[in-house]
Amino acid sequence: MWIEAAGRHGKVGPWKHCFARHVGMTAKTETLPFRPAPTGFEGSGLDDAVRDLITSYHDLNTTLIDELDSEPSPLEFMRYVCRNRPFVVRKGAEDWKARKLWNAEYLCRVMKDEMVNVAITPHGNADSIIELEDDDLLFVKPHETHEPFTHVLRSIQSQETSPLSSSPTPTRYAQTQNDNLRHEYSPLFADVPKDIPFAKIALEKSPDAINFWLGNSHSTTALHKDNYENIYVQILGNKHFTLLPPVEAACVNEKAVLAATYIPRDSVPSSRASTPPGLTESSASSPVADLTEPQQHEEALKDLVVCVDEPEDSVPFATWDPDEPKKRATPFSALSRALRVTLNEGDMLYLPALWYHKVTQSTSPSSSHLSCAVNYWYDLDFSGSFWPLSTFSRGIGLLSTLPQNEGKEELDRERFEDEHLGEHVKMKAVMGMGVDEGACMGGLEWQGMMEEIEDTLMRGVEGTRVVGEGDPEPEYEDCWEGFGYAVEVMHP
Ligand SMILES: O=C(O)CCC(=O)C(=O)O
Repeated sequence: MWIEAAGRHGKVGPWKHCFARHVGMTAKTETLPFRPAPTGFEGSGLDDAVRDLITSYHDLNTTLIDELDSEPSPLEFMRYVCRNRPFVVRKGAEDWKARKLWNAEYLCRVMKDEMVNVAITPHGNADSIIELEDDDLLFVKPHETHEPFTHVLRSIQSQETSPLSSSPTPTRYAQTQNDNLRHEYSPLFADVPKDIPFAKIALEKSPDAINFWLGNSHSTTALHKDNYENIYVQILGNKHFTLLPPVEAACVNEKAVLAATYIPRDSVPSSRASTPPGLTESSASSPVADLTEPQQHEEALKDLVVCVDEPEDSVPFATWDPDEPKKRATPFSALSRALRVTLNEGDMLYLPALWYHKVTQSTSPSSSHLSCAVNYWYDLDFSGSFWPLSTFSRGIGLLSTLPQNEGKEELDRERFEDEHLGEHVKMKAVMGMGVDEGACMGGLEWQGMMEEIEDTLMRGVEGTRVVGEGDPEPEYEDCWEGFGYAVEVMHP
């Protein structure tokens, strides 16, 4: 038997000498002084533990992405999944039909005037943080509308080719992440594989969603993370990924941000007509009389205003941007070591679950001034220790950036000033369910509740306890399958 007082990175401390001296000296054990086991951290506070987590990760992992020149075998892929590390296969999708066929003319010929969902924003900032003049933040979602595919594609192209000085046009991004390639864009699905063979074999599942993305260099996807193993393939143009590992949760300054949506000014319901002070999002074009319906539609899209959602809701979202590292930084942000990779046409990226990613794009005449990609989302395996440990380290990271007790106060306020005020509230649910289970409560509502419960657990709030693997109430029976915890929240 050997005892190691392992310090950071497994260094053996002076304790082994102690141990050697006392082996066999049972008569003297009562005189042994009590000593706490060494933590291995370089300080004794929560923030030291978080700092150690991030720096140890970077000591042990490179910030260069592994580049493979052919698809990995299922076993090789599984090694990356187990280590939760990304890789890129250069030209991994070069043989796909989509690579050979897709260009502006082909896409229009196949999709014709099928109505497709498109996200519209004034500055290409769908699902992102905007800052108000008084430093308050909003999480703003795009205006979503349906338009004929050919119109969407031509608008994306013409915005890309028009001179910067010309009048501002709304930015369109076809980006519904709802399995759209097997539904809305099904005429194009024949041009890509139905599955990624190495992922299907290794993960023993088929993708939950296969998504089609069409945009231009005006759109940016803000830093966020997903509960999916993601195989992302660039077909036309380029994508520029900035990636942060899950252990950097404490760097990204996640906050519960008030949710809002871009709405054409002339469609804002009168009850919501006043936008929050300080918003300068509108291009403030005045309505023009005698326009045809499509012209009116186009004019309306040039005048989007931000409306706070009703009922009010907040979304936990990263507010730090690795490209503006001084702004909204936490004490840990300077420890972040972003991994950056550009996907060229035909490249395939494995983006592991829970990695934060920010994505920008670029185009060229040879890509028809389009950036077009396809991705395969495989549900994260919530069993094992990866999910609970990641959730734990995120929670600790959040706690250590809060002033003492702020978490508890916040939770007390939010929870007990809402509709449950004064009641004994029993919420039974579980962290870590997949998309399907969410359906029984409505995805967003369910997602919001999960976040809340997760926060509750992480903050160890008084009056909150895990009551174990629960017996479902009859009406929740369908939701319970595969769930792990029940949480009981009691009025303090
Ligand atoms: O391509 C993009 O703009 C974002 C991609 C993304 O967020 C994802 O695949 O999860």
